Amino acid sequence: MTAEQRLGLYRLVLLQRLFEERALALYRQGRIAGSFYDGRGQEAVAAAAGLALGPEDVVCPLNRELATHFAKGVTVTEAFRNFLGTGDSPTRGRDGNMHFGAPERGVFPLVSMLGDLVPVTVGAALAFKRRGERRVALTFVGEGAFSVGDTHEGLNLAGVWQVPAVFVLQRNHFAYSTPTLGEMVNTRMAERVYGGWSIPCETVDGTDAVATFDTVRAAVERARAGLGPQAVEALTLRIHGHAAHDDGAYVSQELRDAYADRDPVDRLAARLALDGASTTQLEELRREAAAAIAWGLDEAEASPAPDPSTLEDGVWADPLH
Ligand SMILES: Cc1ncc(C[n+]2csc(CCOP(=O)(O)OP(=O)(O)O)c2C)c(N)n1
Repeated sequence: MTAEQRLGLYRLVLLQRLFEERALALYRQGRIAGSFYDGRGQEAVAAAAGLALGPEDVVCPLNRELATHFAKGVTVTEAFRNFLGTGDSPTRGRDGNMHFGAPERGVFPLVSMLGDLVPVTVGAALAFKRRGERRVALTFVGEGAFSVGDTHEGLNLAGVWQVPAVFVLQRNHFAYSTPTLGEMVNTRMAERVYGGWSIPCETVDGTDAVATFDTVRAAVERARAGLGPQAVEALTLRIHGHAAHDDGAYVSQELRDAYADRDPVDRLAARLALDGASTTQLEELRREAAAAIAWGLDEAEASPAPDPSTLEDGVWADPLH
């Protein structure tokens, strides 16, 4: 990875961190309906996986992967529009959450049913293989999603068909409030993916953005080269609760202490300093990211509300007409 690429990675982790801090404040002001699901502690994985893909590749991000959207060209304005439910948002105000994407830029919208993005990703990768295209499809799988059937049916077929798919297994210690050991008896997800489905899987410290990029990029290139499905197990901590309505009181102090000096944004800043970046340069990058967030939010706030007359659009088709 070049120093220039590391700078790009830093911009992405900062964008996710600052976007989510702003969105959490908006949620608390009652401006975001439902809840807000942030990925604090996991930004490195989202950014690294997004950057490891080419423009021709497709990705199915989950709700903690905003930086993946940004890496694939989704703008801060589009993301804020979706959360604020504006009429010109990607979902035209139907969703105030993460169920948005940009299929023309290779970002498939989130399917909320845990595990279902695995077969979707395998389907995209199968299409690439059948058309002889050198493209890769990538998705993410948490511990909760790894414990449902659709995930394993998808992984099995990925192996049988040897499709160019990459699965990033996010081990962030929790599925909602259930700790990993309450979810699975063998917590070594890499071992299970290889032992069960013969999908090679490397484990990486998911708070180290550079190491995660190198590992995911290598997996993407192996898949692109025709070596079949690949996986990466990223070890992280979901620092906040499941979402803004959950204070995460069940995340033990011991676990928080273990991750106290592993903040992905700070770690990457330290790495950039080793590359020669000065404190002033790092502050400038943070100012640029903060300005991009403020500008995007201003644009989204100037967007119109959905037109009430379109309420039933896309909901009901009368089979007799
Ligand atoms: C099939 C299904 N069951 C339950 C839920 C409710 N639910 C949404 S997110 C979640 C926990 C997800 O945990 P994990 O897959 O580990 O991802 P993380 O939230 O840690 O990123 C649950 C239980 C769901 N969306 N789909």
